[in-house]
Amino acid sequence: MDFTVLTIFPEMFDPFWQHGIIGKAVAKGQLGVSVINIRDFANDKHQVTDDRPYGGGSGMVMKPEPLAEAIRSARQRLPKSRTVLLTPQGRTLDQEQAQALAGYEGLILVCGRYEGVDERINQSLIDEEISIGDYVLMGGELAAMVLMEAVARLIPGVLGNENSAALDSFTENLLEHPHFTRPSVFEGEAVPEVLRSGNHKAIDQWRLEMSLIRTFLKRPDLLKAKRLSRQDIDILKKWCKDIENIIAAQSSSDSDSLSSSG
Ligand code: 4GX
Repeated sequence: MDFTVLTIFPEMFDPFWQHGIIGKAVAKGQLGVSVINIRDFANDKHQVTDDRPYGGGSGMVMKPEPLAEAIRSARQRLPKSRTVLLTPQGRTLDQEQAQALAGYEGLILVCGRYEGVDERINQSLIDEEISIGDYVLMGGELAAMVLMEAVARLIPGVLGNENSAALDSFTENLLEHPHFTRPSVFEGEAVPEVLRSGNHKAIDQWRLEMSLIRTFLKRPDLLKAKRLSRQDIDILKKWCKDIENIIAAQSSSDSDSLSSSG
């Protein structure tokens, strides 16, 4: 995977791809990263990249000529890549889209500042508009970094464990189970006994139950979209049964609570 970022703030990306897993992937040659300063393609002596909007109003608009030249230059180097504009007008990034983006040989990420880019750039040179969420940033740079993190970890070999990204529960519309590390007791709270039992079948079962209950409580929308396995269904049915049993025990021992509700 090759990332090329187009921005007027190229220095913002140095720390991003020098550190952590991204930095390691770059050093190992699994990721190619480069940044193009849009200002280098400005044709006047003051290297201006913005101008006042036609029709008036506040704010500035990114001029089309430097941006067009910068995009063409990036495409020349990576003809098979996809050109993405980070903008609140785009489709909101999700895991499925990150997966699809990871399939390209290269991504050219265009970071707008000010009020945005001249609309004619959008029409002629952008393949896809992507938003990272419904809030307003000051520029596309952080959005591009978010996108690159989501995509980079899906590239084979970037994460240490070859399949840890594929096994992400999010890919399967499930939230992660809780995680614990040492010490076994922290500020009076002990690690669940099952995780220290060494019984891997029981641990897997517990983790799946925790993932399912978390998803049900925190993100029912995900659970609704999930394709449930036989094992998932068995766990959910067991909860239904457990709850029914609790209710049944109540109504037989306490007839008041039944009559007051009816
Ligand atoms: N997810 N912004 C981009 C300037 C801009 C506006 C329109 C191109 C077209 C954002 C987001 C985001 C603020 C980045 C406006 N550039 N980007 N910028 N949310 O809010 O991606």
